[in-house]
Amino acid sequence: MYAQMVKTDANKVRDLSEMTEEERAFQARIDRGEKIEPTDWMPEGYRKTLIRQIGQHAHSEIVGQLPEGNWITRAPTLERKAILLAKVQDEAGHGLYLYCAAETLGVSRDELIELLHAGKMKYSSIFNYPTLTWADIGAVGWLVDGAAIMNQVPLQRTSFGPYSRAMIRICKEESFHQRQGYDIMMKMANGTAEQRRMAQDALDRLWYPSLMMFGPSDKDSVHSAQSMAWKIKINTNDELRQKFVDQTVSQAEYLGLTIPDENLSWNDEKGGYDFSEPDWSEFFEVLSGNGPCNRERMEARVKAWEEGSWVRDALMAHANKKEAAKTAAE
Ligand code: BYC
Repeated sequence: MYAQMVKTDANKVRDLSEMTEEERAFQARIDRGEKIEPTDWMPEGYRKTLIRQIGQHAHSEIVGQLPEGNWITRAPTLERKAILLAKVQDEAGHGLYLYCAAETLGVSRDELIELLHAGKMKYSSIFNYPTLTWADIGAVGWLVDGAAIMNQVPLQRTSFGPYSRAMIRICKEESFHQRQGYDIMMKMANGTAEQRRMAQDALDRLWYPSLMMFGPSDKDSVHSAQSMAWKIKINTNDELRQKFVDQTVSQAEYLGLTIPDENLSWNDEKGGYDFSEPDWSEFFEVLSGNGPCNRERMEARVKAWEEGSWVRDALMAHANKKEAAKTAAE
């Protein structure tokens, strides 16, 4: 059952002539820009694709707390610590909105978490890289949250109502996250020679992993075509990656830092930068569980889940007691 839930058969776009009457009416609603709500009829592929994407997104928010949480006790000032704590808590909130959105499609949060822990569901590749210095926390906010915003702003217009509404709330907070990261980078880049070196080193290590966040190049993206026809995705992976590069180059220049790409150059004709592709073999290695921190991340999540079982049990016991008291009073 779990495997069925994750694997979608939606890799190619279905032609109108292949569709049933119901599917054609559904596609017409999407084309008119209507939102699809959980109780509406939807094709099985649409439901599965959403569970996969929203579930993966929720897991990313939760696993994404780990690299930053690693620095809460070592933040350089009380103010930085309070800001980082707030940011990491926001990520937990984002995960919750997204798990709730996925639950409206008939899958429980427990099932999704079980899939994650069994290695049957993914989370964003970026969180399999370590945060080695305080400058990495700046670079994560600047680049990782910057990439997340680039991807998520269009998703506010996604066709599934609960996902779209979750994205609206999340995007508001992501902007603050990106600003706090850039603020750290400004301090570091304008600080001592050692701080400047740390800022450049963080950019050097996190640049290509950030570009990978947008997914494989369009020619290797198995889901894009159907997901875009269903308006689950609004842009292709390469479109968003290009927009991210175009936005980020001037931000790096303002910091006085160098993007680690000798091929980076403005292309007048396309009105954007030419840039080097990430190493896609590294990306697929990370996806198959062999990134620098994959094992560590999953171990931390499984441990947290197991050690938190008493909290879940206590909440269930409390809910059952309340329910029993209510029934007895009726
Ligand atoms: N990492 O056909 P494709 C955040 C998988 S930000 C891992 O193009 P799709 C945060 C893909 O799942 C990050 N896996 O897929 C920020 C598929 O494999 P499966 C989360 C990836 O879905 C700061 C295969 O590769 N954001 O949370 O059309 C702090 C083929 O790809 C990745 C979202 O999840 C990757 N980078 O497009 C804290 C945004 N890229 O599933 C937290 C919502 C691809 O068939 N998601 N894969 O086994 C999306 O927009 C899309 O799912 C993607 C991929 C653009 C990511």
